[in-house]
Amino acid sequence: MDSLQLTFLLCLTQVFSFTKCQLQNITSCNSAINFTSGSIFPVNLNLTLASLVANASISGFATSSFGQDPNNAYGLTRCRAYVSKEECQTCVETAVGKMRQLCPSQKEAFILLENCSLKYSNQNFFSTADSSSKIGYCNVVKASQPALFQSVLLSLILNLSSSVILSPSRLVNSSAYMDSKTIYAMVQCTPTLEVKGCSNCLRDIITYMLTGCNLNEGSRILSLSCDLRYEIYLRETILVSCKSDGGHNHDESIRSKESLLISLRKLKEATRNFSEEYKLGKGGFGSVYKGTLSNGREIAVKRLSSSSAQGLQELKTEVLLVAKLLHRNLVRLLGFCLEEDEKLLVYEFLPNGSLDKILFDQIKRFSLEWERRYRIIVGIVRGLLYLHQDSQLRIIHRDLKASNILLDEEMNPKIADFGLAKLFSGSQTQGNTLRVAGTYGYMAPEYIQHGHFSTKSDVYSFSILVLEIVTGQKNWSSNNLANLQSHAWQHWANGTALELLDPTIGDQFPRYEVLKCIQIGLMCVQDGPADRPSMSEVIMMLSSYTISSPAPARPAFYVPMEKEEPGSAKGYSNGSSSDQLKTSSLQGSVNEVTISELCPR
Ligand SMILES: *[C@@H]1O[C@H](CO)[C@@H](O)[C@H](O)[C@H]1NC(C)=O
Ligand SMILES: *[C@@H]1O[C@H](CO)[C@@H](O)[C@H](O)[C@H]1NC(C)=O
Ligand SMILES: *[C@@H]1O[C@H](CO)[C@@H](O)[C@H](O)[C@H]1NC(C)=O
Ligand SMILES: *[C@@H]1O[C@H](CO)[C@@H](O)[C@H](O)[C@H]1NC(C)=O
Ligand SMILES: *[C@@H]1O[C@H](CO)[C@@H](O)[C@H](O)[C@H]1NC(C)=O
Ligand SMILES: *[C@@H]1O[C@H](CO)[C@@H](O)[C@H](O)[C@H]1NC(C)=O
Ligand SMILES: *[C@@H]1O[C@H](CO)[C@@H](O)[C@H](O)[C@H]1NC(C)=O
Ligand SMILES: *[C@@H]1O[C@H](CO)[C@@H](O)[C@H](O)[C@H]1NC(C)=O
Ligand SMILES: *[C@@H]1O[C@H](CO)[C@@H](O)[C@H](O)[C@H]1NC(C)=O
Ligand SMILES: *[C@@H]1O[C@H](CO)[C@@H](O)[C@H](O)[C@H]1NC(C)=O
Ligand SMILES: CC(=O)N[C@H]1CO[C@H](CO)[C@@H](O)[C@@H]1O
Repeated sequence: MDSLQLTFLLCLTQVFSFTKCQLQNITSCNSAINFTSGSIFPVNLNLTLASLVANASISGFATSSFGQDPNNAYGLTRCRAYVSKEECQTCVETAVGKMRQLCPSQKEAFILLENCSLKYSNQNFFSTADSSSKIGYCNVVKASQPALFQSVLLSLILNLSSSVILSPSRLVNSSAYMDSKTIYAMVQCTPTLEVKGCSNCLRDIITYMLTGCNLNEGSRILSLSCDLRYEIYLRETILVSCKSDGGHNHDESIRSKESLLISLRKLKEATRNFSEEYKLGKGGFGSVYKGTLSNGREIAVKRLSSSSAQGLQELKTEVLLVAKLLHRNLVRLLGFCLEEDEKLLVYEFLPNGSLDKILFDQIKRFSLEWERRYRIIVGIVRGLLYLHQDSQLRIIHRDLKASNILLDEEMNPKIADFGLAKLFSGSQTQGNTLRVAGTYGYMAPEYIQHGHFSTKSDVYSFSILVLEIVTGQKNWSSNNLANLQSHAWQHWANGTALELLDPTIGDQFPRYEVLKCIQIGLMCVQDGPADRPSMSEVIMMLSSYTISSPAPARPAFYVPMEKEEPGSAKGYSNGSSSDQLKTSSLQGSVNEVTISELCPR
């Protein structure tokens, strides 16, 4: 689950102009002190680097020195405290390789990578603190109660800073509890630093964090001599000790499979014999009932129609697999029951119902201000990313739509109904089906026409959903003229994309966020599955504070509007040169946005 959280990175450069959405490495070669080939220094340097590679993963930290002044080579490497032994080893090897390539003739150089840093010099620098270069990665999700969050976080980090300077290992971690969430944090200094160096380094990176991402639900600030990290994870430890291997997956032993079995008697009690008044709704697979277990826990019980073709054993296997999926943006499966002729799935109950009931309601939609909509979009992205690539299983939802997004009491989105979606094993990413099941309007062209489904057909459905959330309009009701994506594309193409925004949102919103969402919506709706970004690319786009330059091509199912709407022909016919259009739609309105490259695929 670590990797999931780590993909929510926002890359900051030194001055917090958010210019790239790729992870950046920092390399520096001191060109003032070169060595000449044939001299003794490079020989000493090679020995030093080899020793660092050999020793780094033992404790995540190593120093080494070979030779005599003035040709002595000093080297130091340190892996981030939360990085495993294997990752540490890989990272140090990468670092050495990059240094050889980038600084081939310098006596002094350093590199900061995501998982480790490395420095060498002809001077002994082991006890000198250096935080002049930093990399910051922020989780894109903003804390929901910024003021409280900031004060708890700051107190936690400052406490850690005062204990780390006293700790011989120069590594401490701790957590603080805030509003039903736990903030985990760690700070680390290079073990060879004195108290003063460590504390100066920390002061510097804490200041950096405060300027950049202290209101985000997680961040890592990395420098040569010290790092800090905090996260809000449910069961996450932010420290992987280099000495212990693995230890993950103890979830399975804790939640024994049998505990998922819930008796029919209990479920009948909970739902009053599946009475009509407890019925929440009816879906493609059967009806859903609200229930209350004897311990007071509220549940939602899905009663699969008995005609469901799936065999019992098959269903059981699938349920056991799905029960392993734990993510805060997925509706949690609590258990199941296969008794008599019943096939019942038991989920957590979510009081705020499904997104469509709010988004398309004339009154309730007003409660969805932009910030909330944005949080919902980000949550859906996280959930989908988990299904597509971060869980051990590869799952294609196949029926993503507003009514399958449920909202908890804090309006956090949770994807529902993935339980019966197609499971894939290993690296298989595509499938074929004779029975096209899904919801018209959300289905990708290749799925409707050929029954091909893949993570990219989910991406297509996701984009329709994003456009619906931004515009507050249903695809199928969109002013009767054309489908939603065509309408959106025309606005994008003539530089009036912001007019698409649901008018009930008012005018309090960061323009670049809205534009980014519309752009993502349009990129994901493109005809060719390969042209659509993957969910991890979507995350990158969301986490960057820039609008990237490649423009989306026309969407699938494009319906031109010339005839229906007199004013639109002008805008659309010249619209295809979309480079200038974006710049023009941004100019004056979003001056904090810089234009940069799209994340590489
Ligand atoms: C050191 O080498 C770099 C090229 O690798 C060169 O640009 C630089 O001028 C050199 N510095 C000195 C002091 O010779
Ligand atoms: C140092 O190691 C690199 C890579 O193994 C090699 O290419 C280079 O020739 C070595 N330099 C010296 C002076 O031994
Ligand atoms: C580190 O490597 C050097 C040389 O490769 C070796 O002499 C030394 O014992 C190693 N240190 C540890 C802690 O293993
Ligand atoms: C850093 O380590 C994490 C696991 O801790 C891994 O997922 C990630 O790919 C590594 N980063 C790089 C650039 O190798
Ligand atoms: C920081 O330390 C003080 C004094 O030990 C303690 O009262 C406070 O609760 C700590 N704050 C956090 C967030 O742990
Ligand atoms: C992390 O904190 C826990 C609780 O304070 C402590 O037991 C553990 O040793 C710490 N781990 C490291 C690596 O400092
Ligand atoms: C459910 O049905 C059983 C018999 O099938 C009956 O004994 C019981 O009272 C019913 N419970 C409720 C709450 O209606
Ligand atoms: C969501 O649920 C909470 C708690 O049940 C409630 O206070 C809030 O009004 C609900 N929001 C909407 C939009 O229904
Ligand atoms: C842009 O296109 C939309 C949709 O076709 C149209 O309603 C609008 O009037 C156009 N605006 C301009 C300035 O051309
Ligand atoms: C549209 O493009 C045509 C030629 O491609 C040009 O003559 C016309 O002036 C353009 N219209 C606008 C409004 O830019
Ligand atoms: C009413 C309407 O415009 N429905 C459209 C919804 O989107 C699909 C394609 O995604 C179109 O085929 C429908 O015409």
